[in-house]
Amino acid sequence: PTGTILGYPRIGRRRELKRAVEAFWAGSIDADELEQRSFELRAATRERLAELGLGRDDSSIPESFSYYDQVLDAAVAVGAVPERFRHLLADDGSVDLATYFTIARGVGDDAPLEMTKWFDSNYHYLVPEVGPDTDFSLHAERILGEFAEARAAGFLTRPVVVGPVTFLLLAKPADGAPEGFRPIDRLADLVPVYVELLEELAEAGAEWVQLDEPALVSESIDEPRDRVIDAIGVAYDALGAAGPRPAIFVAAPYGALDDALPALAATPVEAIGFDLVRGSLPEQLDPATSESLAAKTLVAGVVDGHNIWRGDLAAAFERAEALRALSGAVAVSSSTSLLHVPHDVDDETELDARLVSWLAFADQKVAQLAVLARGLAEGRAAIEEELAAASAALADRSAAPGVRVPTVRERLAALADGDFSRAAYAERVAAQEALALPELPTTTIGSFPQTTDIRRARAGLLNGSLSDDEYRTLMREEIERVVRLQEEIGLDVLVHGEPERNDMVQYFAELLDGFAVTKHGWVQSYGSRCTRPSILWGDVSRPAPMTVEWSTYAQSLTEKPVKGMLTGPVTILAWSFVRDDQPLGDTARQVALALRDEIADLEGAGIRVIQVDEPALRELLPLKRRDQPAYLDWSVGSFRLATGGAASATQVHTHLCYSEFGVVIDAIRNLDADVTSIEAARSRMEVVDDLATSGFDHGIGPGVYDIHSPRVPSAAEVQALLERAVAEIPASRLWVNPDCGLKTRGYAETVASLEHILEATRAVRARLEAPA
Ligand code: THG
Ligand code: ZN
Repeated sequence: PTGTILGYPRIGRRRELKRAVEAFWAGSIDADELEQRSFELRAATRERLAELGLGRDDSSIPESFSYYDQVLDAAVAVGAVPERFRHLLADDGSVDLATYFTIARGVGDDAPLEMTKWFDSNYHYLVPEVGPDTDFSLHAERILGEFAEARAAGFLTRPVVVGPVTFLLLAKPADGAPEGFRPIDRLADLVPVYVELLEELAEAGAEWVQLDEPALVSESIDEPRDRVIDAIGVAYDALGAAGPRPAIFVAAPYGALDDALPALAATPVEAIGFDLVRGSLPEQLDPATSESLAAKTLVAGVVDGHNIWRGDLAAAFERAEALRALSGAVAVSSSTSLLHVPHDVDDETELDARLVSWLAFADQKVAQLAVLARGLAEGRAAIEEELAAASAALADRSAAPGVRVPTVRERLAALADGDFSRAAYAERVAAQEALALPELPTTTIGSFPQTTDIRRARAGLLNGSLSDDEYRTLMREEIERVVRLQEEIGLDVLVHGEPERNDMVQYFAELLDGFAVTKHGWVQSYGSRCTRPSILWGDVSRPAPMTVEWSTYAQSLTEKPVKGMLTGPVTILAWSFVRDDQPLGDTARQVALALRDEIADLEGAGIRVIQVDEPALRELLPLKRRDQPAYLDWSVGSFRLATGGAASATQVHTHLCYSEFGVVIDAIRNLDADVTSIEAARSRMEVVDDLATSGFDHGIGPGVYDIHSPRVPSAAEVQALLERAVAEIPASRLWVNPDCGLKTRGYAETVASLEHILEATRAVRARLEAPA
């Protein structure tokens, strides 16, 4: 194949898979019906990809479907099912659909596999559990079945499986594994299962198999680099030696292979995929590597799989052509799976036509790859027209109104160091005493449960069945209910509950200039859950206040301080599709200035506590260590720019969640927020130790209630967590709050949990005040 993609969105252009899977969970369709619907989705995908120009019978079309997650699929295929779920397996050890979803989602006290971020994308995978006794065995029914189903429909496709090295590097030690055990220790036991898989695929007629090895490019993998590099040789020499087998295509998306390249090149794999959007091949290759690469197919990942821009097609073509100096066999592909982009820009009938002409969603990217492949086969002249059209769109984009707005640029150019700093912390603490908060102040993260009434009201405003005034009245009633409830429970710093927000990024994107929002641009985030990232295409500015009306209304109802709630610049970027024509840091500073103005307006309207959420701070951290300092510099800087104008008496909060914080702990300190709330309940407050030892000396609210679970913690449980925190952090700096927003919880468990939090707080306060 000379043109391919590493993977295609699986959720369906109208989220058909999400609907089917959720219907199965709800019991409204059975497993056969779910199988049937997913079969139809896969069949339609193959037809679509062929129509867009990928070969039907040359292994160009990847089999990249998954019911939930490709890492879970690999775990199931190699028999790595945790002990707690083994009683659910069939006699032959296979996993039926219900069991598959149980492993993904948990049941009763049996926790699901942990979920975490997939490299530097917005996708989340399930973390396999591997111990010394994990009994690897092949269960390839689904992989073989999908390949056979394609053949029956007249396609010769390419099965895609997470490779053995990445599988083990992403795994965590199973419960009960001895101290020091590393899943990668089991490589020699796992590889034979992959060998068997290759042999079965060959027997089924597969000519190529794609093994995804993104872990090879990441320096965030918690394993010494030389062990990672050794593992490549161990795995791929053995797989290469397998008896009849398909040709092996090792894909290394998300960055440059760097020092892993010589090791991979030295193995007998037939093709290597390079992410040439995020990385490049070294200028100089050692002679052995050059010689090895000359005998392989080099797959040039030149079409960006993370982003939705049409991009510079001519430059992509040149990048691919340059590889011809290394090997006679060059193909083109997306840089990563297209999982990260929506299906089809043609579905966006309401987007501005000029903006649309600059965009490429998954289907447009496939078509671009078909063009590039034709260029490789027939010469550049054959595709000159398409290259010129893409270049013209790019030129149009750079000259279009709104892309560069002089007033925004002048303001950025005039920034001085002082704009990034507030007064000294001690001075702020003194000024904030006017808030008159008790010791161990209690608060929530911001959102309250989103009831069906709230969703219905928002939908009503959108479809015109509710007038603006009617909608506002409903939102005000909801805000009043939430404020009264918090007063009854006895919280100290209140929130308005965010009923007016669908999504904490999209809400702001809809109100800021420089953004567009899509109708059908869904992207899988994890399992059946999707987000619809906004498109940040131009210079960002704020035509009018965005949150002031809601926050001041809430404040008018109570004597207690109400927190203003904003989403920070890094998170707004992380959860949007961001323009690629200037450094992210420049774009982040534009967003920061808009937020800075919002903060000034909130202060002017009497709001004394303002939270700027940055849950994605850890998420955009580059995979390569060499890129991390620059990232931390602009990300922290943009937060400081957003908050740097706040008066000393204004208490600035931030909230972080979703991740391990160890690597960014200095960055968290450098945000210089007065109070930082952080996810901690699930890790039993481990983050508190990290913070205490890092010298963090501002206010801190480690979450005491895991909002991801419907479980209501008892007051005693919360008290135990609080006591742990008090032991490490002076009570004068400690805040009490849940782990995260309450949006996805129901009211019953929310109220009960908050009451228990208050009960526990009162008990700890009483103990602290009691004479020793
Ligand atoms: N907002 C945005 N991006 C995000 C998150 C977010 N990326 C990372 C993280 N949070 C991902 N987590 C989730 C959590 C819930 C959902 C999606 C991603 C979710 N989605 C609904 C669904 O698929 O049914 C759709 C929501 C909607 O209708 O808008 O529940 O918080 N931007
Ligand atoms: Zn959170």
